[in-house]
Amino acid sequence: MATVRLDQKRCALVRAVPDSYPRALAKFFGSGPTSVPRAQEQHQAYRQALIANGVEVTVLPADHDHPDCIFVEDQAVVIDDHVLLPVPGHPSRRGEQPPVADFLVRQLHGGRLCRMWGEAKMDGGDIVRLGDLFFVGRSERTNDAGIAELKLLLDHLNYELRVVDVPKHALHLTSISSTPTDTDLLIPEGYLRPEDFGDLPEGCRVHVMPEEEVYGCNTIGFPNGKVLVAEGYPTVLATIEALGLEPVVLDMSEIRAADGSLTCCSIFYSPPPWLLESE
Ligand code: CIR
Repeated sequence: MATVRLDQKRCALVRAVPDSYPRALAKFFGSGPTSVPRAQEQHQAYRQALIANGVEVTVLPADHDHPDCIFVEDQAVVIDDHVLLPVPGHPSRRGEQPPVADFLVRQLHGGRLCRMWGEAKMDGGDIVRLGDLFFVGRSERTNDAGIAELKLLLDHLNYELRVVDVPKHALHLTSISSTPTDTDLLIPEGYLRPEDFGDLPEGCRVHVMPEEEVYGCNTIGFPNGKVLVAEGYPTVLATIEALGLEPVVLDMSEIRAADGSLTCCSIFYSPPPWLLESE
């Protein structure tokens, strides 16, 4: 669920699939996308699933000069009414950020904007929120300077941040974990251990999935009890059902081919309360 609680999933920003998508970076789950039309179909189904679960979706136009532009999660970190603009960890992805940032600043009317500086590097995909507790992955894309700058913001907002080392055979913390609810964390064997996350607040549970279902550990939960899950991960599916939640299964094959997961394709945010009251 990245950086918002369930109740903050009112709106989402997504970005259309560019013609250049077959040139997207791919080194972990996939060996590169092969079909733009199939990726567009899967992305369309993803957008529909967000809408069907009560989310107001805005689609930014594709940026054909940036093959990875659909993975908006990496470009901005929304925490309550604050937007943190990281310096994306891969140089080829830095030019994706300006339209994402402009959009969010306009949507969050008067929210606070902060930018990373200096040596800091971070992809939004390295942040996982479990209720009001935050985890950040130290990874190929996120360095200690980036983590220190995220911590400054979270200290200011009074949230705790814990650092989790992302193993070398994974891209981001969200590539291998997620919080389908504000109290449940899914992680895969062979990548992460429950103790990597420390003592969790009362009522929170860690669910360890088999190593071969690592990709399935990335899910998106909604306040209505539905959870988006990728097709092909039976233990993840059974775990979601056992929690009394209702899985909504999506074919993510062309997204996975570029190392992308469900959460990577959206940035959730909630408009300020005064705007909602006037609805
Ligand atoms: C990349 O390597 O940057 C993209 N091909 C995939 C980004 C996936 N984003 C994410 O996990 N948050």
